[in-house]
Amino acid sequence: QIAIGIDLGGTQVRAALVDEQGRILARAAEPTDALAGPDRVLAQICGLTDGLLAASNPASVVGVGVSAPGPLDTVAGVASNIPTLSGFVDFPLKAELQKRFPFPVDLENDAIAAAIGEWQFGAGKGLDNLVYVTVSTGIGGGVVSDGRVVRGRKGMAAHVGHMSVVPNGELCPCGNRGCFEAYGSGTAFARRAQMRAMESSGTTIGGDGGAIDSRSVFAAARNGDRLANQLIDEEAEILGRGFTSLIHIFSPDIIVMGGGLSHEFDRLQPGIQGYITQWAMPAFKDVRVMLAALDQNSGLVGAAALAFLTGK
Ligand code: BMX
Ligand code: ZN
Repeated sequence: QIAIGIDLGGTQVRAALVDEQGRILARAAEPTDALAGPDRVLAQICGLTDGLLAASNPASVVGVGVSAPGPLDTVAGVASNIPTLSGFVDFPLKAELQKRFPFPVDLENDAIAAAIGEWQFGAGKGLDNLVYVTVSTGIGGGVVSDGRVVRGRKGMAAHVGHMSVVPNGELCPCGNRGCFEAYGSGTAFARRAQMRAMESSGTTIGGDGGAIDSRSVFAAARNGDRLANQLIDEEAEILGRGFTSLIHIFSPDIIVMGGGLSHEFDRLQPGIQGYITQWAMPAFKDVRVMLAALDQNSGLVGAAALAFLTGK
């Protein structure tokens, strides 16, 4: 048996045939026609899937799992407003997908799908409790608790980026101030680096005249730049603080970190873990933060895993 996983993103649509061990048997991707509207994007999904099925002609398909950018009401199956895809406003995404497939269709918020992927086939395999956190443009999350996916009302649980961490703090894309995401995301990290590099004289960050993004800060740090290393230590502390709250709330076996900033996991991990060890309550100090094992495929494989879970 195989499942079809679809990862619908603002920049890429990806499709894969995945087996019951979580192995990707075949895959296809193309840039999302993000401005063209839902009909065109759904046609892209079908085109990629048809191509894969025609090429491999699998014996039996349990279903199609679709990971889509949130916030998405997956209980109603409706996208109320996807900021990165035009025309997905009050759009009945699940029903429209189901019309186009002869297999059962399942829909999941992208960060929850990624959590499912890491739980079934990645860093959290075999565990009953994990919190997945993606740290990239924003901060998203997914929770598995007591062996079940936590979805909540509208299937939108685990929007962990919007825990309030600073009263009247930095403005967050959600409209509030002081959210975890407004301090800990890759976007926030790069913005802080830009500001501090401007104020500081001795730094090599952005010294080549190039844009200051997360990657350039980590590169400068590797070359011994003091400000860059300080900024990274601060970022690790911010993430450690947020993760420690999540540890206290959910009592997970592990925290799994994914997203763009997880590509620098080795540099960030000691600071994050150090914060947890220092500030988590005694019974929680041994909770490890681990790197997402499926990297950019957590959501893609997670979407397929969703189809297997539903098919059972
Ligand atoms: C935001 C929110 C979450 C998402 C998270 C990470 C929107 C559009 N998104 O908190 O649903 O999971 O960002 O998003 O409100 P990413 O693009 O950084 O992966
Ligand atoms: Zn917010």
